[in-house]
Parts: sequence; structure tokens; C-alpha cells
Amino acid sequence: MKRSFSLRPLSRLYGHAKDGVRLYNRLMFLKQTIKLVFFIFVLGHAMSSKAQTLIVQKIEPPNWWIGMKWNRIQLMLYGQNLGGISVQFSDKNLKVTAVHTKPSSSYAFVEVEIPDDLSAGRYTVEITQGNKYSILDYPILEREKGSQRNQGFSVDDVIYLITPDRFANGNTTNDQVEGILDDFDF
Ligand SMILES: [Ca+2]
Repeated sequence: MKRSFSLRPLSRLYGHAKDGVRLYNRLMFLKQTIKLVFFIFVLGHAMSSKAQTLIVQKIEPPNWWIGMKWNRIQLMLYGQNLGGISVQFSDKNLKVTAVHTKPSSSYAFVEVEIPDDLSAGRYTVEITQGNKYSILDYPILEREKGSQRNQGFSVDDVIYLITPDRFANGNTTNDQVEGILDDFDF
């Protein structure tokens, strides 16, 4: 049961009703002030702890593959408060060789060495910064059969088509063509 704090009976002790009411009002004001100060303190604390939370929202590339020609990759982490983090994989076969952090603390770049004999699976990345801690999954997948034959996009795949959409009519004598009703005024 919630008891409400009432000071009305104190007016009797004071003998004078006005004094009691004044004291009651003063104490109520004090109570409200304490409540307000407490609320501001809680809000401020919540905001400051939110500002300090280590958050990883995105990791690029989102996965890698085993048996690739390149076994050194750079992962880009995007999130909040990533300044000064240290990164490691719980599986020690995956070696983090360097971590580059930026003053903005929204990005961090992590260099990873993937051994040739690693098996495909979901690996755990541990990110720490002081007493803050975040973990995320990083999948390293099996390569698709025949994927070595795939070729990337090259200049052979590109055709340039440049078409200006305006022409100056340099020669007005050729605007009419016999047998064609249209006027070629360009
Ligand atoms: Ca013309």
C-alpha cells in the first residue's frame, strides 16, 4: 500500500492553522524539488551512459570466404564510440594484425589474417574499450564450386554511348529531304 506523506496534522501542534499550512506548503515544495533534482540526475546519467556505449551497427564486408587468393582482409566497423577499441577473434587462428581508429569514433578498420587451413563457420569478434565490451558474429563461408572461374567487371564489359541532346543547325539547306515530310531543322 502506498502511503501518502501528509503533514496537515502538524498545524494542530503549531496551534495556528496558517503556520501549519505554510509549513505544509514549504515541505511540499521541497519534496517536488527533490523529485525534480532526482529526475534530472537519472536523466543525465542515462544520457551519459548511452553516449559511452560501444555500438557496432555495421561490418563491411559482411563475410569472407576460405581458400581465397587474398587471405589478408580489412574489415570496416561502423557504429558509435569506436575510438581506441581493441579487437580480437575468440578463435586464435584468426589473427588481428592491426586496428586503425579514427578521431570521429564512428569508424574503425581492422586488419585480419585468415589462415589457408581455416574451416568455414561463424567466428566471434570481441571488441573491447576499457570496461566496455561488444561481441559480434563474423561468418567465413565455404567458396562456391567453380567460383575461381568467375571474372570481375572489366573494360570489356563497358560500352560508352555518348549522345548530345542538342545540335546547332549548322546547315539549313539540308533541313528538307525529298520524299520525307518531316522538317530536319538541325
Ligand atoms: Ca540542317
